[in-house]
Amino acid sequence: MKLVLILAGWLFALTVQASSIMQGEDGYRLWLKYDPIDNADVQQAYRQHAANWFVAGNSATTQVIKDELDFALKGLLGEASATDAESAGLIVAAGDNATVYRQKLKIETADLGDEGYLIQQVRWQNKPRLVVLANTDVGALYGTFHLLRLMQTQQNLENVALRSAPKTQLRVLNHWDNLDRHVERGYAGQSIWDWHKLPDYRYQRYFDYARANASVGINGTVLNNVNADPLILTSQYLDKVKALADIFRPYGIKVYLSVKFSSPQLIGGLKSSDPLDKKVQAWWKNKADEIYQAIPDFGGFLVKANSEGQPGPGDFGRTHAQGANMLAQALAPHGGVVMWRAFVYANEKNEERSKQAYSEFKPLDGKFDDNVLVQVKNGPIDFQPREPVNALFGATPQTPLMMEFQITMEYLGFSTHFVYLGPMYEEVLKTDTFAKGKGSTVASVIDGELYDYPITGMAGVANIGTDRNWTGHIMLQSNWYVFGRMAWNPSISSATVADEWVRMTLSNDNEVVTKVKDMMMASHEATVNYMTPLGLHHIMGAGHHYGPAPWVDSLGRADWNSVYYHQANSKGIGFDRSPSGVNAVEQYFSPLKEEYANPATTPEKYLLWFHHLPWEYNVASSGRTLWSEIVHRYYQGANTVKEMANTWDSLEGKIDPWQFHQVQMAMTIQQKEAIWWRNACVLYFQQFAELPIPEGLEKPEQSLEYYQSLSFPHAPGQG
Ligand code: GCV
Repeated sequence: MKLVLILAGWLFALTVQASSIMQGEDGYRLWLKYDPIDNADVQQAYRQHAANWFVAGNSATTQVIKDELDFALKGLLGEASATDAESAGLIVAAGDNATVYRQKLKIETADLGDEGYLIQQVRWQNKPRLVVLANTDVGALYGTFHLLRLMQTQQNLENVALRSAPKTQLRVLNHWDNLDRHVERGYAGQSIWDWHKLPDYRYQRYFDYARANASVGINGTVLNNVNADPLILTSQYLDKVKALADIFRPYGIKVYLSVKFSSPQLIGGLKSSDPLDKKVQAWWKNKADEIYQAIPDFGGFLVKANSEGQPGPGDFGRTHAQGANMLAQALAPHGGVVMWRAFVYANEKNEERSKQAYSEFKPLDGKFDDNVLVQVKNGPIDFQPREPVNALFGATPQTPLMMEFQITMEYLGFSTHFVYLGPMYEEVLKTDTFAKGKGSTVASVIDGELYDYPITGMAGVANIGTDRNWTGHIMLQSNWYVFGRMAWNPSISSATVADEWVRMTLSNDNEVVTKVKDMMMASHEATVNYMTPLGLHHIMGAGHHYGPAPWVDSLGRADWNSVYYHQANSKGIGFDRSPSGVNAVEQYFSPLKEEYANPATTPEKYLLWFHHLPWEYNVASSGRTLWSEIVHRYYQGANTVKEMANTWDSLEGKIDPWQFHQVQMAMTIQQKEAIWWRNACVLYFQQFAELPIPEGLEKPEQSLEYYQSLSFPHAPGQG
């Protein structure tokens, strides 16, 4: 028997990795692979349109378009070349270069704004042509990438006529990258910014990063961690920042910096950083002038102030608005903006953590300068696997709120768990805040529709690093991708985005598309179930946030401990944020506040977020007791991961072997860790419930003491 097992193991190892040399797709090319179109008819049809192409103009951006088309069309079609406007089947033109087409074809582009485009099949000089028209070269670049996406996903281009313009203005990645290249909450290697070698050494990766961002409409990047190093504002580092800004400019990407509020003291030699001190104001003004001298299109500042030990205006008895406005006034003459974070909470406030952002910022509505946005995390605590939306959304008619999503997987299993975040982003964006009655969705707040915000934006905390595949896990590239697509259009469906991403990144084969898309769409719910079902939250390992640790109870602040969040005891479990508890529900608009106040009307996914309920509470959707439902969800989550892994295995041979193998290895880890989460949490909560694991469910193989004894001092990404 033992011999059979050894042989089987050996054979398994052989099939998984048949050779010591693995050739194939390592993931570097992301979704911009441009492999030959594998359907001869489709390829032939595209050749007629795009084998000869013409891009009007000679700007740095039109050069980028030409390079991309040359590379992409040769890849997709086998042969393709640039030609003149008369002979071209595909014409890309913007601004004045597009006037002739606009006029003769009677096409209006005014509504496309500075970044929009149209793609249309037209007759021009008696020949059918495909045109990509825009008002600016950057708009034409976005249109070009859209056209390439249509081709990569093998869409029918006959009679195509589409127009697209972004619904938000600032679509920015936030890199939590330190100057020593450590990435806070980064799980894909080091920072891609090699500060030591900048400004002279310009990696190809910088250009490919810009291409990838532009392909999904991302138009800004905050290069450094919000826990900012003041050195970033020294001339030594600004030279390096300028080098990156110069690389990104042709791709429509502006550079922003996170700044430390106490920089005037730390690097400016001043005695204070008080925003009302004239010397401090002058220091920031001079600093802004210096930056714009080098980088005329610099985007602005991102600020984490008076939060988790960071300095801020509160240190001088000033408000967030006073702090933000001082910076805004330094940037305003140059057209820059301030993105001021609302992620603030402090023990001393004596107010429950989830309520603090609202309490602090709601009274400041209308007090910020015109070039300030308040950047709000999607949930009121901190990027948990699932949270209700932050009550601030909709609550500030006079202050533009900007969404902050996390793309990196701090609380979602780092870079070994396959979790497509599209459904989570969609759930948040579609949530109705009822701020101005029914239909006041978070998306309509963010895109400015609800209150006519003069500036709008969405930020995503990047999951990018030096790993060859950029994100540590090929499937997690989809989260960078979906962030960009949803920032462009907060109403797009996550399923649509998943479909196009799979086709571009993995395969156009129907079986692959259907199966992988299904896995993606199920993945977030599965992870919520095996980590924090029914509204549980913040029960992960202390500090690094890796793995389950609902038992954490000894950290310096109450609201850093798991036990504070789940409140499990012999009577029940959950955080009472209803009127009988801390009354966080009062911050929401009606009817949400009434709905969330009552367990019977609270969506089950938020049940234990808002309520402390007895173990025998009846969960309506299943009829099970709360204890039984919690346990079932943990098991269901782990089972879904197992099913996902089986589905993935069934695709062997249909996906590039190296892509296949990479994901398969990660799924092995995810399966183990889902069971680890399940077992540790069920055993831990069982101590309080004093009830058995329901019949038919396998028993955890280890004891609670075993799970509690595990420690991970070197887990990656720590702050
Ligand atoms: C950059 C959480 C993370 C911190 C992060 C912070 C923030 O607390 O654990 O690493 O700091 O959020 O968003 O500022």
